[in-house]
Amino acid sequence: MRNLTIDAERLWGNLMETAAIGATPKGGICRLTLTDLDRMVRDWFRAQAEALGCTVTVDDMGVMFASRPGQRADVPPIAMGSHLDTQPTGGKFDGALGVLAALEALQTLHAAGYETFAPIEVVNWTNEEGARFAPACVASGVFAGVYERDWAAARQDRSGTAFGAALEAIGYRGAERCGAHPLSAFFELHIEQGPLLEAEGREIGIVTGVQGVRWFEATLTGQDAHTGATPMHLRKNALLGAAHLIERVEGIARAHAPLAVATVGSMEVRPNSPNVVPGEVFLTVDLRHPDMAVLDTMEGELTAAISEACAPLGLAVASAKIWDQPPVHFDEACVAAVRQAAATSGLSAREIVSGASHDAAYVSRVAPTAMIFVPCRDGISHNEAEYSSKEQCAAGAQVLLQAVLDYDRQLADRYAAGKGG
Ligand code: HGY
Ligand code: MN
Ligand code: MN
Repeated sequence: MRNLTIDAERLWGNLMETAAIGATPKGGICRLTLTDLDRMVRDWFRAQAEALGCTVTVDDMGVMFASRPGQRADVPPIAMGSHLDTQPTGGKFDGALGVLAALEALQTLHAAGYETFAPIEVVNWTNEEGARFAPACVASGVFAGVYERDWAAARQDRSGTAFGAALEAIGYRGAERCGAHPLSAFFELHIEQGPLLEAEGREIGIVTGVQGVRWFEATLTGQDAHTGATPMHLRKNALLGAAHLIERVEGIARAHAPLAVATVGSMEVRPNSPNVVPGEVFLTVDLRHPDMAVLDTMEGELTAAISEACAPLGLAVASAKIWDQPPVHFDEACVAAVRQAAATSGLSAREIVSGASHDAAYVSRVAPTAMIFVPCRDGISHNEAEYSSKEQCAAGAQVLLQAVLDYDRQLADRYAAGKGG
């Protein structure tokens, strides 16, 4: 197999060009899913892929597939990709690196006139972040058969806009039924979003799996009252209940140290007026751990914490679990392809379990899947200061290309031996 090398400058140029779509004054990106900014970056991606001669298709969850033909059109494609939506104060690399490095791999193959055995695809997954429409990874969840499409389409953002309506509004509800798109394998390049690779001076993370994650929504209801005329003992202060709950959530993670994490990341206080005792609070809880049994224990402790924070204050509470993604173990052959690609590329590497979730977690249910990490500065992500260097991005893209080509050759060997996909 010829030694193909990605073009680091072209990749970096595309990263910086797309970072301008939704750029924030602090150097990050705010490009929420299914907004006009999302449409703009989707249009950019489609144009780039079509300029390479790729066929771009879109499914009914807005997932985009840019397909480059291989020798065998009957073989399901080997896909690479990630997401182009961001957090409200997102960085330039979370998601974008995975899609643009995959595009760079196609550009490298195209420039070399290299014909693969299987078709090769770049995928842009809709609503990976879950920042606008909760939970996260909704489209890859439908793709994997975890969510019903009608349930996904009905998810509303906090202003009451439905996912399906927003998808329609930007013109990206495609004809293909989400999930009716077999894949031979899927590889996702992503920044680590944590501190391990940088701390150990490793250039590549060989991602063997993803920790489990559960999201909960809770509405605490007390009573609006006058802050001046209402004695303390007569109050039903929903924000005080929320404050106690936030402390308890922190305690749940500390009790299961060092691997557990737990966060109240979003909260709405109503009526949010300086001289009204808050009668209602909406908040979200994010629990994560690599071990399912510990996650179960943490969930039980959360249930107890919610009632113990609310009952003494006379608060009513309605809570629901809205995301439950078990821990994931990636496909050994795909992980081996990543391990081999890092070695072939002469890069230092270590195995790692992902702290963040990714579309690859759901895709792994329907196709052999693995991920590749590169370090990010100070391990910071979901932050406008998020940064990986041109060299780090290029190293990740090179391993992505190499892993896909290795896997493509293994696939060809399997088909030649009559062992099919
Ligand atoms: O929540 C996550 O782990 C991902 O960033 N959506
Ligand atoms: Mn991401
Ligand atoms: Mn993210």
